[in-house]
Amino acid sequence: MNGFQLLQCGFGVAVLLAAPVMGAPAVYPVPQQSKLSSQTAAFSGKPSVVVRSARTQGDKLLAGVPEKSGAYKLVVSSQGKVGIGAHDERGAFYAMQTLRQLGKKTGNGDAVMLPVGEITDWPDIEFRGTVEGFYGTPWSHEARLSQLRFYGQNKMNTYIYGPKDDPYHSSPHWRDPYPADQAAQIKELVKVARENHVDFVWAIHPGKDIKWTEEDMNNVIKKFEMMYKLGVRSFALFFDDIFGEGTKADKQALLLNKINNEFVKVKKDVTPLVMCPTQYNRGWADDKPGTYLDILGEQLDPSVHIMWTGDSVCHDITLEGQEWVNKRIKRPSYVWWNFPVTDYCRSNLCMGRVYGLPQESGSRESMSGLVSNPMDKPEASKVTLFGIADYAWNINGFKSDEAWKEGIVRLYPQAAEAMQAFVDHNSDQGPNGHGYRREESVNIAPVVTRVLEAAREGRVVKSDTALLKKEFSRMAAAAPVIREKVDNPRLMKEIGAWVDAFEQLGMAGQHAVAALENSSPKAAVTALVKATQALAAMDRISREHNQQGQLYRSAVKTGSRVMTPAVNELADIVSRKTFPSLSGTPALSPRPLVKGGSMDKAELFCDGDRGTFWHSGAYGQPGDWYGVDYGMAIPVRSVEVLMGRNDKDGDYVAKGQLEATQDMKTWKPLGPETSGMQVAWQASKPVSVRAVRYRVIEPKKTDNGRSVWTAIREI
Ligand code: LTM
Repeated sequence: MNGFQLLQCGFGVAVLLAAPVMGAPAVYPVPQQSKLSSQTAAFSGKPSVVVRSARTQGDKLLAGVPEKSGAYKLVVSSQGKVGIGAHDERGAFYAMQTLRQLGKKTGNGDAVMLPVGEITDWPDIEFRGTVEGFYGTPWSHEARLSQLRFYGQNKMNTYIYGPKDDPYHSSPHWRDPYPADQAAQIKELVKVARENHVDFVWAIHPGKDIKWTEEDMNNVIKKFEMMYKLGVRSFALFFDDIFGEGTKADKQALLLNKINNEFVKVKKDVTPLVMCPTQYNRGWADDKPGTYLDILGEQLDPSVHIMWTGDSVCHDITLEGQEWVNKRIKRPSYVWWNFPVTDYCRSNLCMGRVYGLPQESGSRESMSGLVSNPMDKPEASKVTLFGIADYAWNINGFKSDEAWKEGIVRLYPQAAEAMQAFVDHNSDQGPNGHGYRREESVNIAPVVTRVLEAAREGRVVKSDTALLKKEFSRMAAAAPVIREKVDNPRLMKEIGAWVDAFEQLGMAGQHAVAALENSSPKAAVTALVKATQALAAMDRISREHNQQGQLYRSAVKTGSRVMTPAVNELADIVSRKTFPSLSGTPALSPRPLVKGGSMDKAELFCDGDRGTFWHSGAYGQPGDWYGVDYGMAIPVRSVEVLMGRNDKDGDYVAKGQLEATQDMKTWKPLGPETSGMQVAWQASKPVSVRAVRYRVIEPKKTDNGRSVWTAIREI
């Protein structure tokens, strides 16, 4: 079989694409055994390749290569000869990926410089990759193709297709064939997966309405037959997130064993089945002996893999947790890691480093597979998938922070620093129902704490505010670089709104710190107004993104763990300090004004929190108004009113007029009439104002013509 894989691997092309690097190039995933010297040899042409089953052995190139799919040995001699030994084609393919990373262009035709030495390498975890298993808009066909190539390059071998919102994967159409256009796409995915040595695993989710009759169980097999005809050779059954009949362990085992006997064993070229149980995490598992998990453990054919998300739905994976479940299911579980999925925290991006996977002895044996459930943003997910690939290949060699940074450099070579700044502050889910959180803004967080502590006590430590301002300016500067240099339109479509908001956050932060540092109240107010405007711009970006027609809408939150709260608090501290010193009156305490509604909880629309809201408790009428009295004339440069309980409900004013007064008698318009959930006015110079209000010209009406209550989140 000497040499034949090279044509498939396209060595020449691969080498030409390899980025020139200084010194010995790093290989990712980190190899198990690497003996590369500092000596280099020029190489052009094709390596000699040996692919033999272990039984036929006998070649030096196979010595020390464990009998595992994907294992390989790569040898570079000082004469510039390259040899590859592997037990399967996947191993040879992976050796080529390593070779591609080692090659350094010489500028002399196709020749590359390679470090002399050898690498013997194999994966720790047999099945490594992703499960497209989230709720929300499924990935596009192009995105999936790009993922499959990315997996091949990074030695991941599994892609499980199971998007919750594909009706042909789940109810109502799991029994039906795919429409022709979608079937053709799946066929292409299978082909590209094969080219990249990735198992395309097609999953079915029948449990919402399956009947445990012979006929309906055969319907699953019939659907698998349809998928087999499209080229699929790996299959999974998901029973997660269902209720009622479908959840019965004995019936699930019966169905899987039937498929195993009547389909998998008959076909011969189909890989072992994978199943996601209904009790797929410890928090939801009945821990009485002889219940759900034990039934699966006892009754399911030992060849069937059982998935597991850890101690709860979204959780770090621990060795102790793995040992707990493995004992019950009588096999190493196949980990479905709910990270970096964001279908439960859609406003945030999880682009942080990979941590929370076990590395102590026994971890490797504790899982048969590790697949990540990624974000609905496939390109943005690659940052973490790079780290997961590295962990799953070589658990001991995995270094979380290094893998994260290396991933950024490889994915965004033209804008690595800017992207690093962006992901530094876009990693946490924010408060969520699963209670799963990630670190964020790690390097600057201690500085933020010190600046805020000092500011609360009326102090400014210049060395700290300087550091903080520098970080905010790094953030603001990153955005244009990302827009200009990241050569990935699909990524920009996914995260563009976050990049825009991030830029505004960087600007808001710089102004807020400047306001804090300024001893002149007037200058402080000027800086504060600028900070507030940038915060308002963030809000606008979020609102606009939210209005785009998507299957699930989302707001845009960036820096939400450390940096955004810091800017809000700084702005608050400065305004409390500065306004009284300007006017000689006690601290500013805005008071709500309402005509046409209850005053109950009206303070919620001037509490500085855009997440809380006041509801009028009365149907809106022309002439009603909602406003804020500052108790004294203050300089105002912009006014903004946020309405609606949330981003979907239409309980806002259809058309209205922003107005201001100095004497609480005469109200003057601030700009023209406005409409929509968020209205704003801005001036180039501050005007002196005691109170502002939004007067209803036309209330919002329901479809049957009745006016609605008004919800105000913040003025
Ligand atoms: O985790 C599993 C097994 N099922 C669902 C996923 O579809 C979903 O993406 C994640 C995260 O929200 N949670 C689930 O329960």
